[in-house]
Amino acid sequence: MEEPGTVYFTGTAGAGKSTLVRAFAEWMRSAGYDATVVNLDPGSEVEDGGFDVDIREWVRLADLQDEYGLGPNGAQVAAADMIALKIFEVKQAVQELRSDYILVDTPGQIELFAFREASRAIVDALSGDRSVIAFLFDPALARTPGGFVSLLMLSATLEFRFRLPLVNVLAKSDVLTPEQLAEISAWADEPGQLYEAVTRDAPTPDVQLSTELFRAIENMGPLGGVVPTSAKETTGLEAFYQSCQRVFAGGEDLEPSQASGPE
Ligand SMILES: Nc1nc2c(ncn2[C@@H]2O[C@H](COP(=O)(O)OP(=O)(O)OP(=O)(O)O)[C@@H](O)[C@H]2O)c(=O)[nH]1
Ligand SMILES: [Mg+2]
Repeated sequence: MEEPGTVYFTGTAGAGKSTLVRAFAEWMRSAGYDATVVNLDPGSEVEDGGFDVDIREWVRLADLQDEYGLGPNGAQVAAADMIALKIFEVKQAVQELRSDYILVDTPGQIELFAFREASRAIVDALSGDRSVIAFLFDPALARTPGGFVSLLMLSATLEFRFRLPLVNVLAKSDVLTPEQLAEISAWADEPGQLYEAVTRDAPTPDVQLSTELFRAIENMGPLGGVVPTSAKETTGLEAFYQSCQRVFAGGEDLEPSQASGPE
């Protein structure tokens, strides 16, 4: 059996990770692929998230707060370390399901996920050779040039920390007008357009910082675009799947879709 493809859904708090994981899993199943959905968010309050493997079976944020008298942030830090200790149990539970794809929902506190050593241990334990990080751009931030550049920095940080290939995804694209969507796509596809947008406003310290950040990002290499998706309207899911496939195949030919699902 070929090694499963693992997709980590990351992004700022409320970017739409959990909703997209769920919509994508449903799309995959309707397209004839089997997927295991893993919840790695110990603070998730979703009762029925449709998770096949759920970290809350081992580590629950609320329990840590009660047991050790921790505040929400202290509990998150403790939870991240405790998850790392349980990760082989999680891995075993995932492997028993023998799916072709593993979709991993990550905690909302991205700084914890991105910067704790424990997260790296977690990702290393769960990832095979076919792994990709999906970084979700929240339209609330992505629609201004400065916000877009900040998200690119965060995305690059994740790529750098985890040393995994990364696909940028524009989540909740249904909340954007077609003009906004076209503008954001152009920023991702053409560095020149982004530069023009960043420097369009009067050179306040804000704009100067965005310009410097833009230069740093530009030097890192091509952005590779953003894939617009909407979990609400179930659009862009096939395109996202194809992007992941491209990564798994090392940029070579795409695996043909086995059946056509809703796009
Ligand atoms: N319009 C629209 N709203 C969405 C979409 N996806 C998610 N949302 C809304 O965005 C909010 C956050 O969604 P979640 O999926 O919980 O986001 P998250 O990134 O998992 O959030 P945390 O885990 O709390 O960081 C919810 O109110 C969702 O209903 C979408 O495709 N379109
Ligand atoms: Mg969530």
